[in-house]
This record gives sequence, C-alpha cells and structure tokens, in this order.
Amino acid sequence: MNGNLTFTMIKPDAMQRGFMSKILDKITDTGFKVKAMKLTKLSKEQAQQFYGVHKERPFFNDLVEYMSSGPIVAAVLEKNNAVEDFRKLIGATDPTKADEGTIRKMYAESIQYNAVHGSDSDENAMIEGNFFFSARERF
Ligand code: IDP
Ligand code: MG
Repeated sequence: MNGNLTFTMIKPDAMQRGFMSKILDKITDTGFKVKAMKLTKLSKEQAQQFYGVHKERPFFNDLVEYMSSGPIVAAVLEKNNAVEDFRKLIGATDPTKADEGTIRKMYAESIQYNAVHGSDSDENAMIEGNFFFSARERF
C-alpha cells in the first residue's frame, strides 16, 4: 500500500520569479494538505547532503550552487497515494517533456531550474521530510 505523505520544495528559481503562491495554490487545489511548511535557505553543505544520491552526476556542482542560491519553501504534504500523485502533478524533470497543466510545464525554466522538487518514493519522502522538520513540527 502506498503512503499518504510526500515532501516538496519550491526551488530558488520559482521563488525568485514570484511563483510561490501560485504553486502552493495548485498543490492545495489538487487535494494535498500541508502538514508542515517553512521558508528557508540551504547552505551548500545542506544541498550537497540533500542531493547526495546525485554526487557522481555531471550536473551535481551546478545543482548544489543553484539549490543554495536563494530562499526555498520546504513542505510535507498529505494525500492518498501522495508520492505518485505529486510526481504526476509536477510533471517530468525536463519541462519540455512535462504534460500540459503540470507545475513544471507551467513554471519551470529548464531541466535544471525546474521550479519544484517531489520525493520519488515513500522511503525518500520520510528521509527528506526528516531532513527539514522535527516530528513535533510535522504533526
Ligand atoms: P527529479 O527532480 O525530477 O526527481 P532528478 O533526476 O532526481 O529529477 O534530479 C534532481 C534535480 O537535478 C532535478 O530536479 C534538476 O533540478 C537537476 N537535474 C536533473 N537532471 C539534470 C540535467 O541533466 N542537467 C541539469 N540539471 C539536472
Ligand atoms: Mg529526484
């Protein structure tokens, strides 16, 4: 059975271009409840740790620079089948390949500056949520 929590970030590019409220509206209009949310900024070290799984990729250093370049919103979201439904809502990593109506199709600039993060598994949703929030903040 699939879990009912996922984790998201509104990334620095979307914050910089003023899409925070529009993206949050789209998320809540789709039926996700916000369980925890904060406006914060990652240090380079935190971005390296969060994206550690990608450290061998050619884009890793650029990704760390970008994700630590400005404020982000981090949030834990609740809905049935949360991880899968949220990945559907955000669309493909590359916005040129994302379906019409998805957040990345609407607000992403490029495969790197792609507006939002969404967890790819229940396990990672927990790891990522715990990275930003204490248990007290989530419930
Ligand atoms: P995801 O965010 O759709 O799960 P991942 O493959 O996990 O995509 O990649 C993490 C992040 O790294 C992406 O959201 C994007 O910001 C960046 N990224 C992924 N692939 C590329 C690439 O080919 N060039 C530049 N940046 C990339
Ligand atoms: Mg990913």
